[in-house]
Amino acid sequence: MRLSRVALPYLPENVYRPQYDLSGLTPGILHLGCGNFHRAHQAVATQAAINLEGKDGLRWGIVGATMRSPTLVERLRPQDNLYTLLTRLPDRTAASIIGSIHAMSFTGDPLSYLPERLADPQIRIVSLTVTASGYYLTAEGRLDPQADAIRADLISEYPRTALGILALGLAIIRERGTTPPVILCCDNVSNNGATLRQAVLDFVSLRGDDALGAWIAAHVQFPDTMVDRIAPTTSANDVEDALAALEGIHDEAPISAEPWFQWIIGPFEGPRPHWEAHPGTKFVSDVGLFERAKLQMLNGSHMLLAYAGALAGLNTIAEAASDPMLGRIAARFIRHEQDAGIGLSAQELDDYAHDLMERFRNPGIVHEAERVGRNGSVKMADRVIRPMRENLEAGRSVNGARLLIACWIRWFALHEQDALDLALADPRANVLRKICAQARHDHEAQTEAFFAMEEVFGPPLPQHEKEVKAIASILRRLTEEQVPTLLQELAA
Ligand code: CS2
Repeated sequence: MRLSRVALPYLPENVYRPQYDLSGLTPGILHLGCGNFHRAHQAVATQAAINLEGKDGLRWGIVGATMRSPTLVERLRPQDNLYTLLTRLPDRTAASIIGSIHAMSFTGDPLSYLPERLADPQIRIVSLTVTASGYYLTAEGRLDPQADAIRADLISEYPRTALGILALGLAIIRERGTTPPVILCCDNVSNNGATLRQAVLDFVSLRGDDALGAWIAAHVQFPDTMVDRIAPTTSANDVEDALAALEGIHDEAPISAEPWFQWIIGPFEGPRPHWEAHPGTKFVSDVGLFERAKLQMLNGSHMLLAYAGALAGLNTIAEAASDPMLGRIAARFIRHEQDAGIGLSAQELDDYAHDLMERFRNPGIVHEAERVGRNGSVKMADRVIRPMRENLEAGRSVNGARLLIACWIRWFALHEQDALDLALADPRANVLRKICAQARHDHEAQTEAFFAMEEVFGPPLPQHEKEVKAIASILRRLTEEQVPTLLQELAA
């Protein structure tokens, strides 16, 4: 039997499930980028809110839009959009059925025209998890008008990017004179609400619609948020574990996630689900502190573990963080570099760093280095270069950042030689590979050419020459020595 509403009464009793009448759910939220992260995070808090609010909560059903492929839509449709969340504790797994998704659609499907969906007056919240690369930003956090997908959407009435959907949907609302929804960015981007707002305004201005821009600036809210839960790609193992937990009821789209859950949301006005019903959700007046701690200490360190780990033959974050050498380097990086500019007490930073290493080592979470290493050129500025720049200015260590950047360049150099055993997904992959090809044996020239990409690294670092030399020297050693030997020396 396949998981669906009809199957719910046959589930084992220990499987947690929605406490409301699923047939009464109506759409109140449009979510752009409905992948595993959303399904393990905001959709779970929305279910908790509906459970708490009872009948009143039924208006918060989610319309989930997938941006890149219709696969998930096709898998969830026969399941009435129900799926299993496998919460991976270090020693056991708990299964819950999530039923807050009311409908699913794929951006590329002209029949489900998303700007029109967005303009439905019932939709009071439009949330987004399209990843940092889905906003097409420069290192300064402004819209990159040269990005192919943006150029296409600027002249299209069938937008495929989140920015295009937002702009066209808001234009319909303005024309009709109805109330716009709140736009809730849930991506790991610095000042995510304000940044998205600016990107939408940039997009609208490039379309030449200044009146719409002025209206959006005056009437549409873009609160900041910080989201945190590690939720890897679904594996065959997850599908098997769900089948066992549901005692033979088959789910083709389960997800797994760690127990940790954090959602910090800045102020906004208007109706919303009572998301605080889910532990770990908090409304605060300023998200900045939480956001910076998370972007640098978690996401930045993830990058180090992914890039250095994969080169040392450690293919998951748990393997990399559990490696005595790399684990030590990462712990030091988190606490003595990536804490730059974060206004928490020493004790709070110690606790946060300790929790992070425990989370990274969770053996139940199979988070592939290849996946975490994706889109490095988009992630570098906020997560690595900003603290690195501040550390250089303050005369603090930048050893971890140097290693991270050298390992990242090495991924492209190996890829260019067809010697990397991983897919390398990055919007700038071709340019970065070419740099490696042109300066094949000159590590300093390679590093210099990477840093010359201001859209990735921003303006030159303080002591730029010295940093280029230091990174080039690690890069050379990565090509000449065994990686574990180098890590052993750096961990000392
Ligand atoms: C990861 C994040 O791939 C990445 O960039 O660092 O997806 C990370 O797992 C989440 O932000 C955790 O909240």
